Amino acid sequence: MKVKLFTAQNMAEAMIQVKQDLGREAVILHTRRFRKGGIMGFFGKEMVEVMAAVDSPAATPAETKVPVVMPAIASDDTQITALQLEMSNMRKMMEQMLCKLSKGDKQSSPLMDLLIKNDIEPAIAANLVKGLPDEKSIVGSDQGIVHKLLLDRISNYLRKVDGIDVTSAGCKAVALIGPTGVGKTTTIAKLAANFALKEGYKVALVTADTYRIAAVEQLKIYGDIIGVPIEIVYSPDELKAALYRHNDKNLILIDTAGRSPSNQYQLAELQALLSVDPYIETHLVLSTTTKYKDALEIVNKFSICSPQKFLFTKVDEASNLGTILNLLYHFPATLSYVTTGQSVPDDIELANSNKLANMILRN
Ligand SMILES: Nc1nc2c(ncn2[C@@H]2O[C@H](COP(=O)(O)OP(=O)(O)OP(=O)(O)O)[C@@H](O)[C@H]2O)c(=O)[nH]1
Ligand SMILES: [Mg+2]
Repeated sequence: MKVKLFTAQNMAEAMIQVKQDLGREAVILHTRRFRKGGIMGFFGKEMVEVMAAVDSPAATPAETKVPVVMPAIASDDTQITALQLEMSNMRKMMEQMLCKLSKGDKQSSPLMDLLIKNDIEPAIAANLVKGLPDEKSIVGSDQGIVHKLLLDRISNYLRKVDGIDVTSAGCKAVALIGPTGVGKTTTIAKLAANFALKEGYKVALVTADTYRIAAVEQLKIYGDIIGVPIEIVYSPDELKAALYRHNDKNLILIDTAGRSPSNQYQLAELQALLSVDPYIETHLVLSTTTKYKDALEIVNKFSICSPQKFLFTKVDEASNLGTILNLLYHFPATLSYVTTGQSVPDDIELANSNKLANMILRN
């Protein structure tokens, strides 16, 4: 920064000097009037002193040269110059203040921090807190209101909830699809036990997971314990026949083999299997322990099977539930159930938007 002191007979002249020497970008730091000559400060000539500065050497008169205006004919012009300098000064100050404010906003928003800590995507978090009042500005009993407003906004994205409806006449067929190991078979057992044993509906199990002997055995054991029939199908035609055979049941639960989202062939095979009956309700099973980016890939790749609902598992294992909100923000799907542990049949419940919103903000 270049700082310079100018003296002149009046302010207008001083401003012309400042402008000529330091250019239009100059900032007035200080002005004072004083008397020059005379005796002990009396009878002297009144003068003005202006201290001005310019930030960058680039803004020297060589580059910002302006025509010299004679004070006698340019009093209006010099006033304008002074005003311009003053305004440029104010503009700089305001820019600095705004810069500090916006930096401060990003760093010191506790709600934003809370969302980010729970793995909510920054862009989604920013959108969620947009327009919410600052918690610190609220006094007294209403202090929790901002938190409640945020919870409402979150639960709004999770509001579409619908489990398996077996009350309508006829047989309902529900298939669980998803990547390997997310909990499809365990969830089928939980659903079967709840609908058959707790609610008294007629249930049948079908497994299309014939890739592993253990997978068939796993479901057979559950079927035996719960006391419901189980069918093993090796092809779309066999699935069609099994659905027909059990059309006297209230509910047929179809277990499928875990599929890798990057294996197009496997996904196409799954799609062909499920397309034997357009009334099969398909739930995409997603583990809440899956990272958001991977979950996004799963949702995109499994969309070939047109799942109607999302079912989230392993809520008990996940360090946070950011993945649920991130996904539902982009895909406004219907939620069916969430599973909360390994115990059959207890660790399953119908999704609840308020409860999930609270869990998403729990850390
Ligand atoms: N902690 C926890 N574990 C679960 C939950 N649901 C299932 N599991 C466990 O996850 C593991 C895999 O469960 P499965 O039901 O076999 O998963 P799957 O999706 O059928 O797996 P594949 O058939 O191999 O694709 C088992 O150890 C289950 O006990 C849950 O809600 N919480
Ligand atoms: Mg399985």
